[in-house]
Amino acid sequence: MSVHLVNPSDNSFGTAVITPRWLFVLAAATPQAAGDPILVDESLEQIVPETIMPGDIVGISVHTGNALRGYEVGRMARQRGAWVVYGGIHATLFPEETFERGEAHAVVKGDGDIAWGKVVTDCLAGEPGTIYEGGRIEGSEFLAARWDLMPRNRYMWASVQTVRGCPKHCSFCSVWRTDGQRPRQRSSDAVIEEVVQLRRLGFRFIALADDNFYPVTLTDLELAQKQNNNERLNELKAIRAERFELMERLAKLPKDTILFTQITMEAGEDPEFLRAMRAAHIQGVLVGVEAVTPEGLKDVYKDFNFAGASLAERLRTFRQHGIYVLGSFIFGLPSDRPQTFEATAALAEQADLAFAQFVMLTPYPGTVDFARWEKTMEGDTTRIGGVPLTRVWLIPRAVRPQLYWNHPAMSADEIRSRTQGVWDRFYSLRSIWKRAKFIPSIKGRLAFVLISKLYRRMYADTGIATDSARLAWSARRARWLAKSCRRLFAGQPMPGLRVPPRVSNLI
Ligand code: B12
Ligand code: SF4
Repeated sequence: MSVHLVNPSDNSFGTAVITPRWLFVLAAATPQAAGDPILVDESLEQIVPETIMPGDIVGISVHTGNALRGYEVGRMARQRGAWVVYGGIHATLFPEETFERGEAHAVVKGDGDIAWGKVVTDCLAGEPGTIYEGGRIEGSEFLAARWDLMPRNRYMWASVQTVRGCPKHCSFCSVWRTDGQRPRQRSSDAVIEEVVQLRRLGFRFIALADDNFYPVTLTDLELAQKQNNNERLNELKAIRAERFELMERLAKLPKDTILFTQITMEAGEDPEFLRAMRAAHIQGVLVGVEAVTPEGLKDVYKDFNFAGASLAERLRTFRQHGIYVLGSFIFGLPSDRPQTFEATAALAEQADLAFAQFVMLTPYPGTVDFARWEKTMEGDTTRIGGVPLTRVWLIPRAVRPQLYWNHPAMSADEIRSRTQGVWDRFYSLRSIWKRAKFIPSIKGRLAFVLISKLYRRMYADTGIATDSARLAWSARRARWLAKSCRRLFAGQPMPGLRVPPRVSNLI
């Protein structure tokens, strides 16, 4: 009997940018009695059905984008006589779908760190339950990943989580609903040990797979103080202090370590935090800019962000502290007009961004946007392959529409082609080369060009293009670029690297 853990994907590139962390965390959660699990990341290679034997246990993770492929894998595994179990954000939101479409025996809702062990034990006993409530476990209970099971030469970046949950409530995001608004932080010991292990293996680039690395803002502290809410103030201060403690220890890692995380723009008003981040080797951040107008920010409940000229200034603050920004923008908001695309492209250039992504507004399940949209679709009788538009992820990719709701001023095609235009502009060779100027060496600049092109191919064309020839060409090119880029990210293994001690232990 073997345990298989499968990360489903329609596109396999042979090399992947970031390790799917859940795969290695669930490997750690697999009881010893079941042996080491077989890990299959389909963003590298597709699963080989013949490897699954009757009585095996197959755990499949689904987010909305890969649910259809996940269900295909599950049906195949069940046909081969295996126990089929689903988990992940989409399975948490739609547990019943995994039974209807993916022939599940069981599904885990929420965190799998503890629940997975129980599922495996029950399958081994031949009596799995149907729904397991994984819930939201505490940060101290998060498991460290089994990096010893990772194919080292297939990934550019590893991923370590430091905090789960986000206090905000953006309308397009499901994180605050599934992971909760209370930040669940891991101890600095747990994080630093994993990071050091990864450096020992030769990973120099590590993504901090956090929802929001800056869970307490200066405004939160001010507010609690003004309200004389001492309990809240102390709680917030403790969370902030833990962040600083972690960063102080990360700062002691070898100089060439490069970390990347996701953060809200508010960190830009907190120079102390930015300085600590830079010292901690956090040199890249994904910032959800979303919209460049106040109306756009209102559309997505993100009015804590800046708009207009002050927005560019705020984003430049990160750069001034040596932190490079990947700006994330959304197109297709109700207040968007044709000129919004031009204004966004211009802002992305003025704000000193290193990278940018331009996504089309997608009502992801579990979000406020989705609930609102689903309501407006109640009378809609459209079916594609028998599937209503409100279950769009179940529509085969080849015929799946890209934008699913009516925009007051533009057609879906117009939004798509204008979005593609902004990608083309931001990632034209000329623009990339201009941006590359911050890198002193020509070799470094060429690497930046290669990475920018890879990012664009893997992301924009495979996500937005509707033309299948362009998609196939992009996938082939991405495969080639990914292989070349991986070498740029590889570091020297440092088997003797020691874990930096806690600051208090030094005194
Ligand atoms: C880091 C991250 C990324 C990284 C790295 C992705 C990667 N290769 O791992 C990057 C930046 C590349 C990325 C990209 C995207 N992401 Co992302 N990402 C995240 C983030 C912040 C953390 C994921 C993570 O590693 N968590 C740590 C692991 C340990 O937790 P976990 O995956 O939740 O797994 C736990 C449980 O879910 C459960 N579990 C998971 N799988 C299974 C399987 C079984 C069998 C069992 C029992 C349990 C189980 O157990 C695990 C341990 O507790 C999440 C937010 C979130 N809170 O999930 C968004 C998130 C998953 N991403 C999201 C999206 C939308 C995307 C993109 C589509 C963005 C875009 N517009 O293009 C792309 C798609 C990439 C792709 N093809 O997979 C959405 C998904 C929404 C949805 N309903 O599907 C999320 C939830 C964020 C959001 N704003 O809503 N992402
Ligand atoms: S988009 Fe970012 S800031 Fe908004 S709720 Fe989601 S994780 Fe938090």
